[in-house]
Amino acid sequence: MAAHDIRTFIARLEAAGQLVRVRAEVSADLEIAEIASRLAARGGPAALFQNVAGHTMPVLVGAFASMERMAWALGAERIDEVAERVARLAASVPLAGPGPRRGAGGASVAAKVKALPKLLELARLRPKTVRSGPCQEIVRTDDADLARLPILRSWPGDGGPFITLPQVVTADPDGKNRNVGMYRMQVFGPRRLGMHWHRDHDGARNFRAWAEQGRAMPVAVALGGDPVLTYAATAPLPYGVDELVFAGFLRGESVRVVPCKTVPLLVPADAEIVIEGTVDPEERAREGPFGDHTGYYTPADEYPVMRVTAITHRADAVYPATVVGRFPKEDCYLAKATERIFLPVIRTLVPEVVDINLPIFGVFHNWAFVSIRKTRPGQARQVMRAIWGLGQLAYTKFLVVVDEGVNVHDTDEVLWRVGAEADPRRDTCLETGPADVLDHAAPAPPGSRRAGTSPGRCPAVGEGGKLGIDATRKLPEEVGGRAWPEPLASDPDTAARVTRRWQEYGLE
Ligand SMILES: Cc1cc2nc3c(=O)[nH]c(=O)nc-3n(C[C@H](O)[C@H](O)[C@H](O)COP(=O)(O)O)c2cc1C
Ligand SMILES: [Mn+2]
Repeated sequence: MAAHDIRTFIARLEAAGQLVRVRAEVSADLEIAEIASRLAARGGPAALFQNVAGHTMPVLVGAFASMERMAWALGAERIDEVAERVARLAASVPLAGPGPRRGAGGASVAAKVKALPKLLELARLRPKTVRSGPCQEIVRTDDADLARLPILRSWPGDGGPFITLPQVVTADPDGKNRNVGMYRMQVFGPRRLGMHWHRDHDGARNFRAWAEQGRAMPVAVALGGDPVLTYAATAPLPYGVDELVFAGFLRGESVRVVPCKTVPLLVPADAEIVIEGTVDPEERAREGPFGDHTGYYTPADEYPVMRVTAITHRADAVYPATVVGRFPKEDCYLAKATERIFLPVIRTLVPEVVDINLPIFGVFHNWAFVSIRKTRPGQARQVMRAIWGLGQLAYTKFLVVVDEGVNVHDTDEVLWRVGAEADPRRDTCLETGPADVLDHAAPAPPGSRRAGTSPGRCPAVGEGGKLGIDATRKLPEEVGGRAWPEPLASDPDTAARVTRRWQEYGLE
């Protein structure tokens, strides 16, 4: 069952013994972050800090910080249930595929007709506008002040306090392409926030559309609400797919939204807190540094600024936050949820893909392990190119392809296969493509002022190298007709007999 809002979720976590209430006085400056880091490191519970020095609002951290809590946040018992629903949707929605003789839209008319019921189901899950909601119990406009919120500073070198778990709502100047994204926001003053949306993210795209018209973009930032909304804000949906509709699909019920008080946007009615404002096309401020999920500080840089016009909240609002830094942290579970939920979509687009692991130590984009059902020469490289062509997977730096049957979630097993099946010259390829904004090792990371200096390669700002490793078993055609050895396996009859007789041996 989907949680209605963050407080029903808190109650559920507490009933399951997965939330502790901290009554000791703690500081929003570094102290809560240090506690959250330690809890995350030992797979601990969520924590609700009820006595934050200088504040009346409690702070919630770690609500998503386990696979179990992550599944509950999505209204399921296991993430796989959600992945199965997405798989059924992906199978029914026509996607542009490489198949021959597809229509202009990429799919046959028959496929579109088949998809109609599913699409109608999605349409019914559009947000439902209501006239009032608990997120507006208290409305502050002229006296709005970010200092009233217990916004955390996480790391000693951070440029200031940052909002870390926001749902940033924007739309294009025509009121279309509504988007909800999670972008950290640095507090610059009582009514000024930094907008750290990466260039390729949808919020930045909407902002550019307003900037082209020389107009300030309205923005609303929701905190809390059904936890599914927080997840949806992190999901890598293509531009134009409304995260609020996706959230409605995940929870099986429309998200209730209310009109903002000072900007023409709708926000989740059951949120705890909403910050409204505008982002001027010209204004920039120095944002950062920020201790990031890479395990390093991202350096300060110029980013757009939100001018706050209103802060609304529940009378007894809870402030939700997360602390990022070197793994394991809460965002690893949000990322793992995405890996599971989007695997069916990847498999629709690249059918030979069996499984994928974006290992936690790879911080989203540094590493990907992919297993494939290989039937033809060159297929591993074809899959690499396909993966590097899929949305945010384009940032993947080190991409390892193995055969189906190899457990991609077992790093030792994957590296065993790399060592055993790959020849460093024959089976690796170097490519160039977009680098992750957070990749400080890139020749000229996005945001640099000058192009890279690696001779001849990755010359542009924002470009980076990609290494593909084909650790699949080689077909005879790939190795001049040579027969490739099979990995060792027990004799099946003997293995069955030993299992049957195991007790008899007296080994345990
Ligand atoms: C805890 C957390 C913090 C994040 N911070 C940022 C950020 O500061 N800037 C950013 O562009 N993306 C950030 N992301 C990633 C985006 O939320 C994610 O890529 C999302 O798909 C973007 O949505 P959009 O494509 O609708 O813009 C963060 C993700 C998480 C889980
Ligand atoms: Mn989006």
